[in-house]
Amino acid sequence: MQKVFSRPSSLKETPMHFCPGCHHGLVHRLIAEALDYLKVREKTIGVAGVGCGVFLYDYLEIDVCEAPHGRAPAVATGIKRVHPHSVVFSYQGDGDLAAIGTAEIVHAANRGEKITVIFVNNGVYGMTGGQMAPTTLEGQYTTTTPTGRHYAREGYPIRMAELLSTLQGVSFAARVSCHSAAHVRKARKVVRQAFQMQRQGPGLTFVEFLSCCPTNWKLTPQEAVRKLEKDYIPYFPLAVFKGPRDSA
Ligand SMILES: Cc1ncc(C[n+]2csc(CCOP(=O)(O)OP(=O)(O)O)c2C)c(N)n1
Ligand code: SF4
Repeated sequence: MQKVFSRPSSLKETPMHFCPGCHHGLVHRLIAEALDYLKVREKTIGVAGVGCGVFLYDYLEIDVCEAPHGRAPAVATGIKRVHPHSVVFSYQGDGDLAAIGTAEIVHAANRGEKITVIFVNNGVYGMTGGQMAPTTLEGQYTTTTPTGRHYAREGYPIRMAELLSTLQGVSFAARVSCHSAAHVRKARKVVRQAFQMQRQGPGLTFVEFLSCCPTNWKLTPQEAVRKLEKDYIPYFPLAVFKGPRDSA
């Protein structure tokens, strides 16, 4: 019998610690598939930000370095400049990339560093108990916005993919989701494209994933997917904002 589906060799055979319905595991798998597809596993170095994605080194069969909170693009910059023939990426949540690390990502993008940034936007600080992130939606309840986020107090949710796409140093910027099989298929192409374009250079390639955090959204995995469709996608449209449009 022909085998049609298997674990990518870049993904370790280890049970993941993520909560039921969390999308971090799917994003890990799509990265592993892209590295297998491009046959670059042995020359890839990942940089994990701080947050629920910090255990990247437990799950991907590649070299991984951990960075202080928000500083992954700076660490990835150093690694890529010392090892220009390596494939280098950072893996960051919205607290990590869009709050404490805003300056790091904006300047790495503006310098056109030849790295790929995988941004997992679940609208909250997942690991620390669901505080508001810069991407929390207006009206959304979190532990630090108990009456719902209000623009007059906390400002507006930041659209990072659109913002970064305006910088000259960015060659590819897209937002994807993996909440259905069809969306996983599109996201697979986009992640591959981002890594492929890193190898061709120049410029930073950026992929934002909309991602469910059922635990801190206080929803079941199914309800979380419905929230992502109903509330997140209308505010954070899924699209390729810069780069070849046929990737999605
Ligand atoms: C300098 C510093 N400040 C604060 C923390 C605490 N901290 C750990 S994870 C985290 C938030 C992570 O949220 P996010 O980046 O959105 O990732 P998620 O867990 O949602 O995937 C914070 C504030 C830290 N580790 N280091
Ligand atoms: S707390 Fe949220 S982001 Fe962290 S593993 Fe659980 S569902 Fe995923």
